[in-house]
Amino acid sequence: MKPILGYWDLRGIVEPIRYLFRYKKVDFLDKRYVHGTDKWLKEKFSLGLDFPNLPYYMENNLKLTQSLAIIRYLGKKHGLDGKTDQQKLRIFVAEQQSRDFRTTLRTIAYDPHCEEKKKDFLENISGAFKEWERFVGNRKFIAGDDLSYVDFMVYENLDYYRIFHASILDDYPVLKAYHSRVKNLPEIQAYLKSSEFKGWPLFGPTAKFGGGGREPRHI
Ligand SMILES: N[C@@H](CCC(=O)N[C@@H](CS)C(=O)NCC(=O)O)C(=O)O
Repeated sequence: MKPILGYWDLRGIVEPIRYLFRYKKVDFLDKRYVHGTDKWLKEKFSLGLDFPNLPYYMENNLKLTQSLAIIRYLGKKHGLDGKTDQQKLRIFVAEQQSRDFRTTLRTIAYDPHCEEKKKDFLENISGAFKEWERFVGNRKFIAGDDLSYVDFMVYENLDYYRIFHASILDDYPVLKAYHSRVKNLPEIQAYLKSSEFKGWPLFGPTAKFGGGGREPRHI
């Protein structure tokens, strides 16, 4: 049986796991539940998950939830979890920081006053971008020369911010180059250009930004 990755029919917290699979050319079932239908609720408690939730991952007898547990497991399984203790430590830090960075954008994305607050938000977020810029520095990837699972998380965040504000990366040349480097990995390019990739929506349907509607032209 193919491994199954279950999630909503959107990018959300699962897209970095999809990138990992596509990068490693893993044959998996990208099981997508459509918001507004009861398909997920009907299945939720009958899948044998310890903590029923989306995303979930199933492979033979293994059944996992929690997106970070899933991506860590797959990162290790596919040799994308750092080669040295120092690389692993950078990955751990970036993983948690990346989750926080995502939460910051998610908070404004779901704010009913998202549009009014956008200008101040963009001014205040520059500190975080500078920190990421310094953290990446002259490295090729987050851990150093070697790609790891956390690159898919960091790339995804930068891409969300870019969709939120098209020119946001222009002030951060290191991050802009890093974003392009991950995006231009041949396997990722192939996925992004395929019909399997759905670039929109980013968040659930109640989000004021990224939750649906017409996708921005610069996506
Ligand atoms: N900490 C969990 C969060 C899981 C979560 O909040 N899932 C949301 C989508 S991002 C959901 O709609 N879950 C389905 C449910 O609660 O039934 C993770 O990282 O996997």
